Amino acid sequence: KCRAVVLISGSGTNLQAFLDAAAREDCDYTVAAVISNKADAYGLTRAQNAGVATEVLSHRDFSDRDSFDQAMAKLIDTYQPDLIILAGFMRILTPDFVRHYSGRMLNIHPSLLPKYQGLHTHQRALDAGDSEHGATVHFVTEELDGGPPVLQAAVPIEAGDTAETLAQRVQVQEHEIYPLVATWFAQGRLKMAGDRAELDGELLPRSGKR
Ligand code: 3YE
Repeated sequence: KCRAVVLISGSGTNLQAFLDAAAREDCDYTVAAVISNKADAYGLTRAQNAGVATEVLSHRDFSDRDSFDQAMAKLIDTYQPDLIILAGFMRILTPDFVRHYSGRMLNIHPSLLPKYQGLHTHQRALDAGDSEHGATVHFVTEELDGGPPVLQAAVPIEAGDTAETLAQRVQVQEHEIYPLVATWFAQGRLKMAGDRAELDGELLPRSGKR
C-alpha cells in the first residue's frame, strides 16, 4: 500500500477523512504517521484514536525555518512515506523541503485557486461578492498555494452566509475530494508533470476545473 504521512497544525478534520478512508480494507493507502508542529493539536488525538503513530515537532524549538524543515524532513523520512499530505498544516515550507518531496506532496486550499491564495479565504470570497467558493487540492511547489491543481469542488455562496457557515459548506466538500485525490495518487494514476498535474496520462487544466 501507499504510505502517507499527514502534517497538521490543528483540529484535523481533513485528517479524520483520511483516517476514516484508510480504515477500510480496500483503501489504497495507509496513514503511516501524523506529525504536528503544535503539541495541542486535536488532530493528534484523532490519530491516536485510530491507532496511528504521532509526532510533535515544534517550530519554536528551532532558530530558523531551514533547520526546522530539515528536522521535519528527517523525521518524516523515518516513516518512508510515498506521499506527504498537508492537512491544515500552517507553515510555509522552504524550497529545499519542497524539492525533497517534489511530486509527492499535496495540499488542500480553501478557495477556487488561483483565486485567494493565502489566508482568510472565506471572508475574502464574501467581501468580493462572489456567487461561489470552494476548495482546491494541489501539488505543493515553492510558491504558496501556487502548485499544479488536481481537483476542485465548488459550493454556492448563499444569502446570509458568514465566513463560518461558508467554511462549513466548503469543508464537507474538502472531506470528499482530498481522500479521492490521495487514492488516485496511491493507484499510480496521478503525477506532477512540470507545472501541471497529470491524471491517467492526461494533463489537467491549470485552473483545476474539471
Ligand atoms: N509551503 C509552500 N508551498 C505551498 N505550505 C502550505 C502550502 C504550501 C506551503 O503550496 N512553499 C501562513 C501559512 C500559510 C503563515 O504565514 N504561516 C506562518 C506560521 C504561522 C503559525 O505558525 O501559526 C509561517 O511563517 O509559515 C500549507 C499551508 C500554509 C498556509
